[in-house]
Amino acid sequence: MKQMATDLFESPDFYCLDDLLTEEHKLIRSSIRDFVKKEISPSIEDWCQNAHFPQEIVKKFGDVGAFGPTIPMEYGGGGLDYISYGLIMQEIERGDSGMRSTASVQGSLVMYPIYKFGSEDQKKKFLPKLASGEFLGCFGLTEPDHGSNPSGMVTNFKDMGDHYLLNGAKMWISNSPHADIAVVWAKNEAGRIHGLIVERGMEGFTTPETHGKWSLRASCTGELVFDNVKVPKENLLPGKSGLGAPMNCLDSARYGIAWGAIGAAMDCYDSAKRYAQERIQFDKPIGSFQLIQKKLAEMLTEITKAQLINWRLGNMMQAGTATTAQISLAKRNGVETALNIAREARQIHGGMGITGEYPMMRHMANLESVVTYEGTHDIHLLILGKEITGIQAFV
Ligand code: TGC
Ligand code: FAD
Repeated sequence: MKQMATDLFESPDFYCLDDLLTEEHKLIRSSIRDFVKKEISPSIEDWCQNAHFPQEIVKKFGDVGAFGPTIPMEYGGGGLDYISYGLIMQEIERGDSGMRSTASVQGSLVMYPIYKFGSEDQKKKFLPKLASGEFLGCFGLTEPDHGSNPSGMVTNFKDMGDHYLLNGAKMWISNSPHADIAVVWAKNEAGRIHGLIVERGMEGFTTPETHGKWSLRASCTGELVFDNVKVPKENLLPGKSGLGAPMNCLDSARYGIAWGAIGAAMDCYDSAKRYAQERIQFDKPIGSFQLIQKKLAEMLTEITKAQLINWRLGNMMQAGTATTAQISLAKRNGVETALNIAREARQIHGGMGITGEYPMMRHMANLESVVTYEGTHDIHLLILGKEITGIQAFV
């Protein structure tokens, strides 16, 4: 029987998925893992306890290549494949979901639409600065009265001849209080959805911060308010209009979340496994009790299943064959798996599990946002229901 090649303690890889990765994939994963250990893990608890967004992380993410991994190198991106992108999200979220949010919004929701639907001038002007972390971006789709139903949005723009006039408001926008630019989805006078690049400093554009979150406390969240903002015509994304344009970007971001959430699950599993071996009760390590072993065995099983889904989906993303429903299944499964594992791991730590000495409560609270944004758990279920039955159950 073959010996397990990988160290289960630090990186559960029970079905030897590493055998399916290239040397480049492994190198990328270990460089991001080292980065997270050095730049995020030592401070993340303080940042979260103090609801502090470490703005300096933006430049550091740029330097390590966390922004826009799949964007071609000519625009400053990494020119990497979708498995690399998934591994990067997994390792960042192993550190913290809020940090992964910063990176995935920048890459999948700001750089991706500019790359996919932007003009050559827009790509040259914005992508290299976003890739390097000189600029931070955000993505405005959700509105106060339109979350799961973005097609009902009321944010709108009028053609004024030499510019567009933008009015409305977006809510729950990751990165907004510190963003240099926002990719904003708004309706024209004909009611058609378009993407516009709104730049900080444009008159009438403000980004109030949302305070009092119990989740993603190291990520900054806010509103986008547009009060007669004059947007130059060259800032309209010319390549695609309609709801399909922002939804395309969400397909890419949701894929990253499927991997990221399993990173958080791995961190909880690693901590629970260590604690079970060290904590003595009734004169024995608690890991010797059957109920603790059951929890650990189930965690490992669920992580392994999710890893297999993510790996397979990554290959379909790379081939361009992955469907929205396949992505929904992976996002939904990944986040549910991670949430359940965070709760079980917390229980294994007993009372110690509620403190900031261990990561489970932070991951658990973060994952309550992850299970809600980029389509709620139930919306993804309905996307799958529609795929199975052919019947739309949203309305
Ligand atoms: P429906 O009738 O199903 O579709 C309307 C049009 O959109 C097209 N479409 C897609 N196109 C490409 N990719 C997708 N994934 C698409 N999903 C839908 C569809 O083909 C159709 O096109 P057309 O040309 O025929 O008009 O739409 P509906 O109005 O019934 O709504 C359903 C839908 C899809 C919007 C809903 O299921 C949904 O997904 N709601 C969730 C909204 C959401 O995910 N918001 C995310 C906001 S961004 C965010 O949360 C970032 S957090 C980031 C972080 O911090 O990490
Ligand atoms: P609602 O749509 O009001 O849903 C409330 C409940 O009703 C949910 O349980 C939902 O599943 C259920 N529901 C709704 N419709 C149906 C239906 N048809 N059938 C059955 N159940 C239904 N948005 C952005 O655009 N950009 C961002 O960067 C961004 N970042 C975010 C960061 C954080 C921390 C959070 C919490 C959210 C962020 N969002 C962002 C918004 C996020 O995408 C929305 O919160 C999400 O899409 C849900 O919308 P909602 O909050 O309005 O909930």
